[in-house]
Amino acid sequence: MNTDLKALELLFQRPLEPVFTTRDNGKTVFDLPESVYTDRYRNNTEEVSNRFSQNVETRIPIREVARKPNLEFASKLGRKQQFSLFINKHKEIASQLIQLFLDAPNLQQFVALAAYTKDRVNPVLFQYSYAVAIAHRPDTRTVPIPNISQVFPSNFIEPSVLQDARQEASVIAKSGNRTVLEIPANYTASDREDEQHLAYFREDIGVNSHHWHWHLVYPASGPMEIVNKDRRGELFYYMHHQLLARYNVERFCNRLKRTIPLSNLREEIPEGYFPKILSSINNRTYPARISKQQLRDVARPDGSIEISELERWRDRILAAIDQGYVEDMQGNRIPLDEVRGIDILGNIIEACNTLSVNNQFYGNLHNQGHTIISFAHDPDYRHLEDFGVMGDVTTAMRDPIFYRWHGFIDTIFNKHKALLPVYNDTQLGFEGINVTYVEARLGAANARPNTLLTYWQRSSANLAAGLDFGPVEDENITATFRHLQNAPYTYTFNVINSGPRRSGTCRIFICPKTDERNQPLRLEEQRLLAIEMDKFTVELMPGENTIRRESTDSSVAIPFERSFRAVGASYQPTAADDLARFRFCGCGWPQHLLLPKGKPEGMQFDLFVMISDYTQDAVQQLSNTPNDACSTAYSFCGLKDKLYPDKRTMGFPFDRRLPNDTLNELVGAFSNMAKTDITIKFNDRVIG
Ligand code: CUO
Repeated sequence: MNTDLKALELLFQRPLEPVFTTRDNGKTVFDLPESVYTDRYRNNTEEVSNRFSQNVETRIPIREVARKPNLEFASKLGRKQQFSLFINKHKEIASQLIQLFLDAPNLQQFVALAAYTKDRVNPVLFQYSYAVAIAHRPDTRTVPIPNISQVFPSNFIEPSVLQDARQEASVIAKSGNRTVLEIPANYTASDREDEQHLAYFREDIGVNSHHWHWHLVYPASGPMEIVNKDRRGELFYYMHHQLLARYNVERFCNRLKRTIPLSNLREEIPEGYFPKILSSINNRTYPARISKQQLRDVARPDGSIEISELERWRDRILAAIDQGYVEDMQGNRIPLDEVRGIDILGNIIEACNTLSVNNQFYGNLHNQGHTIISFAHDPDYRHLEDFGVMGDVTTAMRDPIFYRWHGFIDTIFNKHKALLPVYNDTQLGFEGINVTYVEARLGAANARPNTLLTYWQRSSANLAAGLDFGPVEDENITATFRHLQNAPYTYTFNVINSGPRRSGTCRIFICPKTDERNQPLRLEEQRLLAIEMDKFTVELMPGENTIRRESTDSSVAIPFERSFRAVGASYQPTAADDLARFRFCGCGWPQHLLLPKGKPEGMQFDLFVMISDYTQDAVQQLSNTPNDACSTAYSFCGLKDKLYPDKRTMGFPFDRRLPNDTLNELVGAFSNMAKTDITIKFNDRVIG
């Protein structure tokens, strides 16, 4: 393997250790030019390099960096300070660092620059900017970006487990003899707290690493060439809208009502959250938010933000939606139309400053909301506390307030969508296509159709790569944890095509039928809670067609191994395709949460299928590079270096109002749609 690529991969390991320590289970060390050593070690370079050279098998030479970068800009963020993508100052620093990495003229210089920079900037800032650069440089396409839960495990798991992991690894040498460590479930609160019923969802490792990865692939600031992705504002809306729909449906499964959008920032927040997890870089716990906390203006060394600013931006955005246009910096009116409106709003609201049409006027609503909430416990820095979990994309989804804040953001987008014309027959129909039968069935031969199963499963993750200063010889330090799982199933549809051979896009959703009190939901409510399950192109022959699709092929989810893939050379696939999967590929909803939990006695849903006219869906890709091997979660994550592969607005047909009052009437009115009742049964046992 090319040693430069290998070096890039190894720079992800042990993020807090100096660059001269061994990597790859003690097998590899970098041969560094003297200039790489920071002042702390400069006088002892020989000693430290000898010390870490014993027993190594491979030495990777690193070149001198051609032009030493001036890293002054990054020194505004201390090495032990928490890094947040929601704080403007931090975003700007990251953006400059990414630019520096992208500007390295070739692979060798990129390696030299990364090695030089690593110990001179904040480690989380480094890992983030470095990962963004690796994901976007054309010459680093094959370098795997490890899952964030393995680089910084403490952000994801109960801290005493990490302590045990270090102890176990240093006391018991052979991995085979070690106790398997168990990450407890439900460790953040007792069942006196209603919100705790959703902990399995909020604190899931796959959920949080997906969210981190999504923001890595779609950064809100940075060089234009990486920020300006096709329909990124719309995808910001849609991916988070789907997170909300899934969360709310999951709440119904647990007999809780929908989350209440946080539309009033001056009301106290009833939900407290005590994260327990440790910050990776300074070993402090993430600060908690007590129950009934009131939000206050933030005035800290890193920047100030007033609640009234957020309210002003909110009101301007809502006014623009009511008027149907936004105004750019020059005062030009840009219509919020059916096609581009949502994308324009997404970039304004998030706020993606690089792409917002007028960030001076519409501000920085979503990001600053995260910031104000994340500093609720210490808004003026009098207690020298860092931000809570809401300040960080790796941890934000753990906190119930995330869903209340994003619930509010989602209501703004939904207001815009509700003002657009109702979908008409031409948009919804597909002449001559009749879906006559739909079912979903578990794999077993005698399985009853339309009854699906969820249960608990225990799986393991390898924590070795993120255990800085732990023992070096072994890459197997495993912890197990419990998560929801669903039994794989198959969709089968019968479709009669009374026209010529043609293509269609098959769109599968499930919608809850009732709320937490078993009250039936109206179609207008169902459409906002519709969960996208899958989307794929089908060839329709004249006459009858039978279409089968496995639940594991879903266009929103990625398989378990990718959510929790291990880091280290021996885990690397060798086939080019599989290798390519490793990078961009961590983005995607975890397959084990594809289905909502359901209920022990069974919970009913509508399984909805629509086949739309492919000639209205198809996107002419600008480049003819083959599809990336990891395009399976494209509904949530798009395709790397390509246009979003579905021309319809995201969420179609449920993103806009529909011409009927009930789902039954809708499928009755359009032959290219069908639905069936399905039951999701939850088995409250740990299986496997
Ligand atoms: Cu993903 Cu608010 O955008 O966390």
